[in-house]
Amino acid sequence: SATPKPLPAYVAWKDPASVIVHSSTTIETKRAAFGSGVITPGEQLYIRNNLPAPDASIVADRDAWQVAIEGVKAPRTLTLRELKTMGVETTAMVLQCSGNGRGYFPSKPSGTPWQVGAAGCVMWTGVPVRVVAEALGGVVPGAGYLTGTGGEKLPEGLDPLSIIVERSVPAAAMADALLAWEMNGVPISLAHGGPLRLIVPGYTGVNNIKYIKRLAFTAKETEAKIMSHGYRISPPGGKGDPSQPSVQEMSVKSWINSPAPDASSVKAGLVQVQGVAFGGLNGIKRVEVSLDGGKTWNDARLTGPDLGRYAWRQFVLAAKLPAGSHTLASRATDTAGNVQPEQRMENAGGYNNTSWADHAVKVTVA
Ligand code: MSS
Repeated sequence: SATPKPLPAYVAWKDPASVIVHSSTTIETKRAAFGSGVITPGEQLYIRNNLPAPDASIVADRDAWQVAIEGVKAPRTLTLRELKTMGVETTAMVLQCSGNGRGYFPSKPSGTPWQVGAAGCVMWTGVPVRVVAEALGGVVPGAGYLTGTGGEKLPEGLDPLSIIVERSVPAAAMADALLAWEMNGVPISLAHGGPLRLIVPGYTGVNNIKYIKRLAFTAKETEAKIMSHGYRISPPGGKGDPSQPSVQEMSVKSWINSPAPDASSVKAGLVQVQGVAFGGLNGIKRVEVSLDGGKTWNDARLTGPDLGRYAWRQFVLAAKLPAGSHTLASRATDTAGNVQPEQRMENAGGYNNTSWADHAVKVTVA
């Protein structure tokens, strides 16, 4: 097999044994590296950058970072130091790239062929967006969207709208959104969006803007290309356009992490089949596990702490596996009764793959 690519400098602190380096801006957690703890350590968490990360100088004096708040009655620019005086909340949330699971699309859409590891469950600490909006006199009437702008330096000579990382979510998402400065209890690394990141729980990765420099309540969605044409659910073979649905709320999904598909030795006998399940905006009600490729299903047990509806739940099924090959699958149901589907929804970008069949694990038991 090919020599693994080395970790780029800005993520040199990650655990090389836990990740697959697809490119300098796309790094995936190995399925076998997800342990049985509910929170994904930063050293293992995936990376997806649409633009190269800014210079490390932006985290030299974190409290001096500035974010412009617009679309409120009294708009102003706030420093991180000021934000920290306004309020604080901690939320556990599944951060998942819209393209997680793209690697299972037979159509091989362009983009990183992620399997399960463009996701993690992470703790974010920051000030609730709604508290900031209230402190600045409240949201102006008619603002249907919450628009966040990334703080990357844009290459010169290009139309900024063609390259800037700027996304809009429905303004209602501000109910649980944070302007966050800590991840898993430490200041957010540059790679994951420090000094300040917009966190929109339940929404796909791209909506969680790193190094946020502007947060605006707007009447319309941003016209940035990453919003208008990128990350759209386009028909297979088609191109993205603003009339198509954008990747926003996540939906119910689960997968098995152990035994992993590449597990070298699973011994016949008792096996603890373990994985994770989450419902996007909803909590998890139930997880079923199949040991026969989806013909029959058994209720798995939810284990570990329940960190709220935006976090994932761990599950386990104790199973007796005889020698031979087995296809193990998991299927989650959220608290609203939505059941994880068997089939992916075909689309040109390879987004939002929640298919339980695609995520099934083939294991050989000796
Ligand atoms: N932000 C910014 N500023 N920039 C960029 O590039 N990216 C996205 C988000 N945010 C970006 C941002 C994406 S796309 C994702 S996934 C995420 O982020 C990731 O994260 P981490 O931390 O993991 O790296 Mo897909 O849907």
